[in-house]
Amino acid sequence: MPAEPHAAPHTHEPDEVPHTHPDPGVDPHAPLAAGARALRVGIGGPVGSGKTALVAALCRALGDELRLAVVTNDIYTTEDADFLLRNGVLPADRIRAVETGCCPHTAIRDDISANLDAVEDLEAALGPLDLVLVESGGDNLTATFSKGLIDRQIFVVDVAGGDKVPRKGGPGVTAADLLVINKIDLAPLVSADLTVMDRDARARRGELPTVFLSLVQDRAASPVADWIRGLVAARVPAA
Ligand SMILES: Nc1nc2c(ncn2[C@@H]2O[C@H](COP(=O)(O)OP(=O)(O)OP(=O)(O)O)[C@@H](O)[C@H]2O)c(=O)[nH]1
Ligand SMILES: [Mg+2]
Repeated sequence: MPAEPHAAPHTHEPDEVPHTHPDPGVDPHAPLAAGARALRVGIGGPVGSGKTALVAALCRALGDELRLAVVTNDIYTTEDADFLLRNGVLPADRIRAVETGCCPHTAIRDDISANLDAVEDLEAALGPLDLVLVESGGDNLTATFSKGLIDRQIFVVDVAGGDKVPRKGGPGVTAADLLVINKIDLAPLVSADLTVMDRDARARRGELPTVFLSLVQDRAASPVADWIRGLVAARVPAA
């Protein structure tokens, strides 16, 4: 069931429809102010769903048109940052690796200081940026980013987890600003029915967008790159 909009302040009843609470004072649908700092987009999702492959694709697609930098999160390594470097999708000074040393969701939701430092370091070192992508370490369906760290969040699941994943919901699936269902090239191999995933994603997410993707077939992640272009274009001048 999609998160229901709710009035504030309000009280809770035991049998009420579930809903989410945005951070106080944050309107998740408000236009984003431009100029003061880069648009920050978080990319979360289960282990191995294709988050780093998506970051690499977005760097390829947007690197020439936007001033762009990336923060990666791994628990004990700098594996994802190393992958981006090896593949030459961004210069080394545009990539920061955060080693969380703890559950990935803690570093993107509860104690965001290491990630905020990394984002702010990049902006201080590189000058004004248009876009910073923050990749979470792989986690489960409940992982979401703090609105104090990012402006918009993408949640990446893949078909290999089974076509039941959108139906299982969880805040990542229901509330992310964009849901990416990745690895559709593998759907026939794992008997995943994309029409079921589409139907369940719509039921869980209401009007929020979902895209289907294969990063081996679309190396520029076209629908995701277009979604980000739209966000950047829609930013309003800082007050
Ligand atoms: N077949 C197929 N493989 C993919 C696709 N996207 C990513 N992969 C592969 O899936 C594996 C995991 O991709 P990653 O991008 O490392 O996944 P991740 O979500 O960043 O993983 P963690 O950061 O460890 O949680 C890699 O071997 C990718 O090459 C896709 O669309 N199709
Ligand atoms: Mg990764």
